[in-house]
Amino acid sequence: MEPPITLYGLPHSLYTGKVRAYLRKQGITYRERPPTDDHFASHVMPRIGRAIIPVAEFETGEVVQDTVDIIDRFERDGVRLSAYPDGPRQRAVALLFELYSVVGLSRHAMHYRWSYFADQEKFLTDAFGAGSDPERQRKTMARMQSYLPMLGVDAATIPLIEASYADLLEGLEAHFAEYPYLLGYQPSVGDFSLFGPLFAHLGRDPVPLAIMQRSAPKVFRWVERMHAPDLDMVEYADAQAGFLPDDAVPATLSPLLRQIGEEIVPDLTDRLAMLQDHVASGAAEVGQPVTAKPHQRIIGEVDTSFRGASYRGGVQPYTFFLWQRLVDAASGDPSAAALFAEHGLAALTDPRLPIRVERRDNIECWGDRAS
Ligand SMILES: N[C@@H](CCC(=O)N[C@@H](CS)C(=O)NCC(=O)O)C(=O)O
Repeated sequence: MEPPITLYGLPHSLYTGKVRAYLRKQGITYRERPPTDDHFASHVMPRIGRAIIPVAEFETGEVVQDTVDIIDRFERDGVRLSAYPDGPRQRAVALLFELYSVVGLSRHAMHYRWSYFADQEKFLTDAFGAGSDPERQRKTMARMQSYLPMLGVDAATIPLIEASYADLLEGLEAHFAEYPYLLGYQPSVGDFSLFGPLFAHLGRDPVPLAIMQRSAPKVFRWVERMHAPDLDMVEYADAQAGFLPDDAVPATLSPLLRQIGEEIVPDLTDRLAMLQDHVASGAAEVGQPVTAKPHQRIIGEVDTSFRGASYRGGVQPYTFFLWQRLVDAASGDPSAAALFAEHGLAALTDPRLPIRVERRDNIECWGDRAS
């Protein structure tokens, strides 16, 4: 009998990894098919309007794209290990890691994959060749590489990206010496999000994988743990169940929270100013898709910085969709706001987001404006 869920994805795809890890941890039976499947072109793409993975297709024919929507679709039905902690501080921290994994770590993931292409050519061409013909493989690889400037990967930022990866591994290594997951003994949406870049690129492509294995063995073990069908916490003798009690946020996360603040607050502040101008100019029509074509990810560009180095980056409405999830969870809660303020993250809990970004029919649309 066919499993009821088909996951369209690939082994080296960052976002597929996030959903695959979630399905495995929840014990949800699925089969994974590549996007080169005929059914993907004939039935799935017409429903989502663009070539993107992962996509979950259900027995009823329902098709869901986007890692957040796929996870939330399962959460609504009830799962054995909800990825959302009930406590407001833990929930806000989980959503902060979700945001950082996309707006921060895509840069690291793409840099280590493509800037070291010559050192890992055989591995990458093999991965991108899976189920593909040579022309399609070449085009996909070229398209992925073309995203680097927009992400701020250039000669000035590369040493800073590598320093950031070293800091991240050091911070996570110290944390995983104490706990198997970010918030205790159960993975949250923060773990699943972080797993995307730390598995599919940084914990799998030969160059960054070697750095991780040599300098951060406990992070490497967390990557294995996240991909396992069980909780895989054998080395934690005192392991308990669930998220830490009393909405506790472990002190070992403090250096990581500070690092996240230093790296994404300047960037998000500049992108927010661009969004404010975009909305003030009347370009964002409530209820309409955020861009003319679903495959267009950005509404414009902005001069911004990463660890003090300037670059001109693309502004993706999806960033505000994720940021808004954090704001929704944290803004009304003084304890979450205080935690964020202590770590240089105050700008993230109460920003003046001028409009909401919603997802409808698998694409981002402008939602209500701020009153
Ligand atoms: N916001 C989407 C992002 C998915 C995404 O970017 N997927 C990549 C593969 S890891 C992709 O299909 N990219 C195709 C492209 O950009 O052309 C999600 O969370 O599902």
